[in-house]
Amino acid sequence: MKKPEARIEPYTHPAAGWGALKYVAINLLKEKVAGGNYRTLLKQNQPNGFDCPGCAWPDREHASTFEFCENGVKAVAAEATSKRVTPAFFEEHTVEALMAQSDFELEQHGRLTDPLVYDALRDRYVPIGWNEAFDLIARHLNALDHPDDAAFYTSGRASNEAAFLYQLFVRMYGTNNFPDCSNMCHEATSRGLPGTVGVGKGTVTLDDFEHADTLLIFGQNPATNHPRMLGELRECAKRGATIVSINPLKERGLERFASPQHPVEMLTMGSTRISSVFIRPKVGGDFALIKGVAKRVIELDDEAQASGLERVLDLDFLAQHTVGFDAFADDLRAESWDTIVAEAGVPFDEVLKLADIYVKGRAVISTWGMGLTQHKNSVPTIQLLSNLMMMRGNIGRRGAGLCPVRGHSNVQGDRTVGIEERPTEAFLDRLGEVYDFEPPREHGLDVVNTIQAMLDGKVKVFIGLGGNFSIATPDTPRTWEAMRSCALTVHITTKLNRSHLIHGRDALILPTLGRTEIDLQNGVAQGVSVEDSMSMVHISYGMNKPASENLLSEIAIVAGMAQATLGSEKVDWLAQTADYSLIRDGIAQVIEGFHDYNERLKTPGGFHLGVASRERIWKTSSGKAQFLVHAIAVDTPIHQARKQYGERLMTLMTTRSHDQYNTTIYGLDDRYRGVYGQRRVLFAHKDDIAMLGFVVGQRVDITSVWADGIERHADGFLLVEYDIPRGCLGAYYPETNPLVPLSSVADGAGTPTSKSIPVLLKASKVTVSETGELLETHEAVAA
Ligand SMILES: Nc1nc2c(c(=O)[nH]1)N[C@H]1C(S)=C(S)[C@@H](COP(=O)(O)OP(=O)(O)OC[C@H]3O[C@@H](n4cnc5c(=O)[nH]c(N)nc54)[C@H](O)[C@@H]3O)O[C@H]1N2
Ligand SMILES: Nc1nc2c(c(=O)[nH]1)N[C@H]1C(S)=C(S)[C@@H](COP(=O)(O)OP(=O)(O)OC[C@H]3O[C@@H](n4cnc5c(=O)[nH]c(N)nc54)[C@H](O)[C@@H]3O)O[C@H]1N2
Ligand SMILES: [Mo]
Repeated sequence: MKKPEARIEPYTHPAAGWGALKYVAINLLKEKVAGGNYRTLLKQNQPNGFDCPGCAWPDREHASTFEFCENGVKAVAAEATSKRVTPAFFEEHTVEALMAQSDFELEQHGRLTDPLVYDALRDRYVPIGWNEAFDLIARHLNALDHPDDAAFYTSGRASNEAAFLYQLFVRMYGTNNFPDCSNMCHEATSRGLPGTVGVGKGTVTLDDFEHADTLLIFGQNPATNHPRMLGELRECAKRGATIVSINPLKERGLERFASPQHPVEMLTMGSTRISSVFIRPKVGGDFALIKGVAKRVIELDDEAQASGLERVLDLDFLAQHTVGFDAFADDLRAESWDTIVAEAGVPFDEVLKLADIYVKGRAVISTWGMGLTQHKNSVPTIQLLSNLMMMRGNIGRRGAGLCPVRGHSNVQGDRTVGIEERPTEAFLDRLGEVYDFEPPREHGLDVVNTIQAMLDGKVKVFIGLGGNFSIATPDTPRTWEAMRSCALTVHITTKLNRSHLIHGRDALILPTLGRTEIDLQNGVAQGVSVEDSMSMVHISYGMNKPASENLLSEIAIVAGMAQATLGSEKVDWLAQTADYSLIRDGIAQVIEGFHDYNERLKTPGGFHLGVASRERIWKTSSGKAQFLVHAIAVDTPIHQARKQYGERLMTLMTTRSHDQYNTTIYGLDDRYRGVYGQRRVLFAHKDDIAMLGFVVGQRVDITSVWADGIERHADGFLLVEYDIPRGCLGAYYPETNPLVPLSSVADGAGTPTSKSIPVLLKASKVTVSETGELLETHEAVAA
């Protein structure tokens, strides 16, 4: 495969625009998307079309015109590719040989066509019949001492129907071991918000964006990860709303945007300014920053009160709807400005500026992404942000509210329908009642605890409904050791990925239909449903011919495993497969908000699931929205490491390039950040590069600092001078996952701290190709 030229070249154009159209064409050619399947792209997010398998941003245009999204096209093209990975491919490649290929190369081979089982004697995957595969799974599961010795992963593309049937099967089998991608993603949101506003979901809908006058965008890169959100922000900006980006990086896509939906803007080479203010905390500085803003709100309110002006706090909201405000305000008054400024990494006057913008806003929306959720103190940070919003009644009011922007297109829905390692008693009671069984009560394992349990020899069977577990997870060498210690690993996936190669003693690859493909059961096309980031539930129908005749839908695979393992005494699994509306009937009976599910899915655009906090109903222990007091952490592992190593100690954030979907690498460019043809780069401030005695363009090896005596390293990164706060570094995920210690997680959420890794740099000792690939095997990288 010809590798593109590697270079660094700052990007000077607006986001999207003609550049995006060019890249769309390149991707369609690269994936050799066949004629008929081009048309698919026009059906993306359309009535009677399919839900884009890209991000979880809602579809405003679900009922009208085609919404263009470069990265949505990439996601669809990757699935609609005409390239195939057949059994013949595996005849030609041993697992050992495939291990030498990069993640980018593995992905490029195309769609998996047949179920495969690992043949240890020949170190190859070979074909297996579907029923034999299900029997192998049943034999393993039924041989375990206890159902808790198996773990059942879910990645957030699984539909509500697939996820619900999966959790039913697993709970009937007897465990709550549901690690899922959410554990690595918005878990801090899902665990943090219930403590303040009662529900772990956002409180806004797209309509609120039409009425907001102020938007605070925390730790998010929408031009890459939620491109359709830019269309919304563009409208807000045009209307004169103030948009603030709070991010260590000045992400290009938040500066200017040329909308492909607007021909005049494209033809005149025009663009719209998105963010007018950039506040740039150091990595992990948000908690202190938000605390500073909240403290200033109190000060401004004191001043207003003293001079008889309109109060800054929403006193009615505070009195009627909240508890704990006095203690919260006392804590803010007592907080030191020096600590705030030092820990936020934001100058005092900028904290005041942000507070001014916040209190001027009559309708404020706060959005956030991984920049807030992947730190040790992410749960307190999100609780504090919701408290800041509560101070001025910015929750449950038109044009205002909390907007966590989720990742995978159905990650929110999966949790709603029961992919939850810590289920509530009420949910289990209801599930048991409807399906007539006694669900397991003990809470299960999340992602990090699953890996640890494998290392401890406890978990022996891993089943993954989608995803790329071995690559998305932290502490790569330990994760690989864990996966290889399993008796059985099973991956239900669409495309070849490295997790298939990091396998247990027995291993299966079970290829499945993607969301873009027609799902026929007994000759009837089935739709599946998903919930977006704003709690809208809608139906999705595939349009493309399946990539192979030997694919089963995720639902059929789950039913096959369940039937083989449990039999059909309690649930007629195969009947559920024949008609997905039966699964929806089950969801409607078990889960609140889904009454008349099948009927309500017929509404174009679907229905809103109802979020209590949006209605100012507070499902907290006190029945009110709660203010919580948290201190600024000044003794984290990063603080401790800095004490030991001084200013040489850096904080590394790991982030996505423009050409990837999580672990799926579409290409080697990150054009908004000026990186082309390579991924092994490390963004650093020029003064830090000099201070450490390096030069721009030099390669360095990264080691992380963690008190367990294990040396963790990722080597051969090209130093790129970048506008990033001093003391902070940025690099791409997943290459940097070997650096994230398994035990370094967000308190109360268990999320790996992949946005704040304490690291040291040294001159590189490894050999790297021009495009930045390590000239060693992937085994060696993880060793
Ligand atoms: N094309 C594409 N779309 C995607 C994905 C993809 O990989 N590709 N992934 C999907 C998934 S699963 C998810 S979760 C989302 C992820 O979407 P994002 O949440 O945008 O994820 P990241 O790329 O990890 O970038 C996070 C942003 O946080 C900033 N940041 C880092 N550390 C801090 C910090 O300490 N404070 C603040 N304030 N900001 C910080 C980074 O500079 C970056 O701009 O996107 C989804 N959509
Ligand atoms: N260092 C670091 N680590 C991170 C992150 C980070 O920012 N930094 N982000 C974390 C986040 S937010 C997330 S969500 C996780 C992502 O973790 P995962 O969800 O596990 O990873 P993905 O890369 O999204 O999974 C891609 C694979 O899913 C399969 N697939 C694609 N479509 C389908 C489908 O329709 N059905 C099925 N069954 N399979 C399908 C394909 O085989 C593909 O190879 O990674 C986390 N890891
Ligand atoms: Mo995610």
